[in-house]
Amino acid sequence: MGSHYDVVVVGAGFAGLYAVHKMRDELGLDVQAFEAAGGVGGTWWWNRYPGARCDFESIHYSYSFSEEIQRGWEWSERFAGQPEILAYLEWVADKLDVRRAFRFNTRVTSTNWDDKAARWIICTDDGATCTARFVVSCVGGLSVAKEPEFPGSETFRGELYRTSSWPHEPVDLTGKRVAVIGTGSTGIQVIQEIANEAAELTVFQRTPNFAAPLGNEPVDLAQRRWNAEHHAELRAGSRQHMIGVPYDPPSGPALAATPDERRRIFDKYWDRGGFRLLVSTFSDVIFNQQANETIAEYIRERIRERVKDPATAALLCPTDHPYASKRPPFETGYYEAYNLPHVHLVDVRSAPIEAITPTGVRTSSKSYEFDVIILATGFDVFTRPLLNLGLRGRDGLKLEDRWANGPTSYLGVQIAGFPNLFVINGPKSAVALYNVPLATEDNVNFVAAALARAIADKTATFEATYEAEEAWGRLCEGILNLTVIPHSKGSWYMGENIPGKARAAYFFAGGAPLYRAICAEIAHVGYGGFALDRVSAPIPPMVRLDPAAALLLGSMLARVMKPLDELNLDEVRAVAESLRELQLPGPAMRVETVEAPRARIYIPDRAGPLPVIVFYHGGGWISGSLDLADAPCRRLADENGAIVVSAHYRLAPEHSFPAATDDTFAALSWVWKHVSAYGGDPGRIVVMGESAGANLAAVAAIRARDAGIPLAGQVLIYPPIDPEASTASRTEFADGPFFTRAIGEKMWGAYLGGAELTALAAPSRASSLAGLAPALVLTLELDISRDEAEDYAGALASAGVPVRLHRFDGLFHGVFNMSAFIPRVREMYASIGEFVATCKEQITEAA
Ligand code: NA7
Repeated sequence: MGSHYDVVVVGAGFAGLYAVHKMRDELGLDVQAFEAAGGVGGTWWWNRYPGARCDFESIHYSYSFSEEIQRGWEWSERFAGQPEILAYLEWVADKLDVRRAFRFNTRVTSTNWDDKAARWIICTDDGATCTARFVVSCVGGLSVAKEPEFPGSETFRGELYRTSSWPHEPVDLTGKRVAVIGTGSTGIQVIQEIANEAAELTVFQRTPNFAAPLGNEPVDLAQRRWNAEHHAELRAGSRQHMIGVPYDPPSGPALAATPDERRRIFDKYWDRGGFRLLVSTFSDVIFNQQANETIAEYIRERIRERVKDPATAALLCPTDHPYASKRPPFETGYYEAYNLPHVHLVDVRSAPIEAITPTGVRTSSKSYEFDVIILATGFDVFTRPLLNLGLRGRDGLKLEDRWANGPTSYLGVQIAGFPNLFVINGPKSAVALYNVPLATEDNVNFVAAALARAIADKTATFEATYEAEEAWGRLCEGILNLTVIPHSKGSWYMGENIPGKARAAYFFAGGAPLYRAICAEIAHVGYGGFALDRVSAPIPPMVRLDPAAALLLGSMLARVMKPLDELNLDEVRAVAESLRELQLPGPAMRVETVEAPRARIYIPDRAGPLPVIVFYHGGGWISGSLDLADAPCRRLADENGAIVVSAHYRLAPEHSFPAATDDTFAALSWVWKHVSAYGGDPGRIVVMGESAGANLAAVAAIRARDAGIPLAGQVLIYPPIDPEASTASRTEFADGPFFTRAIGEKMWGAYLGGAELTALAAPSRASSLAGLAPALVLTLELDISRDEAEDYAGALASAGVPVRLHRFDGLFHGVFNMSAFIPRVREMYASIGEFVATCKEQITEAA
């Protein structure tokens, strides 16, 4: 059977080199690595075509894990070319002394799981076989070229090259008639590079692309030294950024900016390369088609300015897909190349390529003759490189069969049914939109920690569960569906560039900070969603997030917000107020202010007398305000045709218990007596609150019953009920998402101020709940207060109170104030609307 190893690593690109170093030198494991190429470099070994270079700045597109490596290498250009990147990887390989772990020119042909022995059997194309406890695939996502769809390439009598397996010897194109097929990132790089060399250059374009200037330039010696010395500053914050590069944050939504402001911002980031045009301009271009069109038209204008022939310019302007729905390419003089008399553009959308002939290319309308044909037609991304490993998992399960309907994975790191196989940057990982070297390091670090854990615990099998994969798949797809990416046509992002390939979410589009936070949480809770020796750990909350809630959380993480429980009082108050920016604006209406008790009265333009909602804002009794409640109260008034009284109450710790409950009850009493003067019906009052405000509403409902104030209903939006409740949700969501147990305890502590806990703070402690107003209790799946609120709903029902309980999956505490970003908040309003309508009916019937 050959040798046995702890780990077999496949691939010698950015991922493979680091993985070998990590597993061998840091974990002390016995590692054998294979690489099909003749040397290290991965993508950068194979893709030697003219003009190949990176389009994230090299100071970012490089390893960060070693101080010595970062200091030791100076990049000569902002965006290094392929030879320099390859030289860098060779230099790193030597520094880490990892070459000796590799067998080069050796392709893995089959990888079979041996369930009895709990190990992998790996066969290679040199006829050898070995076994390994773990396989770590570092085969890359874009490493297998798309099979050409054109018949006849073997008949071509000239030279035919594929960009992804370019010869090692220089290719001389001078004086030749050259064809390039494909205008993706690769085609664009080749075309601009060889335009001046070829005698005639004909570009076959099916879909025009939104290419923006790369802004490449040499880096002078002094700057190189500075870069090498100041890598810590340069790297600081990279991983905190959505795409893993410390670019400027965007300037808010494009749709909120004037055309002049938009132009100014687009101009600023137009020619600076990287993904700045996407990530540093406006926050909505990737999410909103209309916003996207503003940037798309800007780019089309720039193209039209640069290409002299209007018909050619029109062909080069993309109109059939949103900007960045396909991977945006970068260029240097690409569009000007079409101004050269010997460069021709052929539209193969209208007349598709039918065949490669002995003399050139035939389309449905014409034949062309060439000396050289260059295929830059892309890659069979993410899935093909893994399928080519000939993987069979448990019970002989073939990966082809597992992925018949598209790829599945957990984090992009493991595939259910394939124990002890770890994938670096696999399908549904974050790598497609995350600076590759950093994404790679994160994945390798995660895997190394998992291996270390398995080894320490003598765990024979480590595998993703099918349930975790499903949850992860839902999150990936849900997030992608919030972006414009699914509106692309033929993009490798969706697997659509390969005929017959399943259209699916091939990557996680939630950004680096969220991906990292999720991975950290999974590891922290003991590998939630994985089964160790077939014992599975529950799927962690963050994987169960609603996609919009996940994205919002990701953008909060990207803003380097301190965890809530580390904030001081002023900071908590500032955060609470900042939630206003996350709310949909409320409709305009008449608003009256009263001073004693302090309140705002929202009066919709409807014929009265109207039902009344008395609303108490959230904020943990220590923060929040009538301003925070303004937009929700407008919406509640509008949607329910109700007078909404938003009641102020004094905040702790300056005014601790019972100030808030006294104020809120006083407000309710006042409303009962005076609301008719505003068009409200005192017989149809619903008391309502969010979070701490919901606690106050619940208590107010009890006090109202005791004082003989009739209420039509009480709406408790994720209420904290009792600080001493010992519930599963309080444990499970102790670390969030977003709202933590620690901040909850701080808030209760400030509110109570040392007072004894009575029913006036913890309504479940009331001696009786009988006779209370009908209740609607809204709870959130991923919330510490979920269970105490649901228990309270149960207790109300047991006491004979009509209760509706509505739990919202995937949402976290506080979302009611995040309506602009979490569309499903509208379901909460709908639930309230239905309830308030029933309250009205009941009262009407009673009357
Ligand atoms: P891409 O971006 O997938 O581009 C491939 C190009 O080849 C694209 O313009 C395709 O047109 C074109 N193509 C593919 N098949 C055909 C046929 N049958 N006829 C005509 N044209 C065809 O691959 P790249 O190598 O440029 O870039 C890959 C990644 O490498 C890039 O995203 C970076 O991450 C680095 P289509 O758009 O399908 O009409």
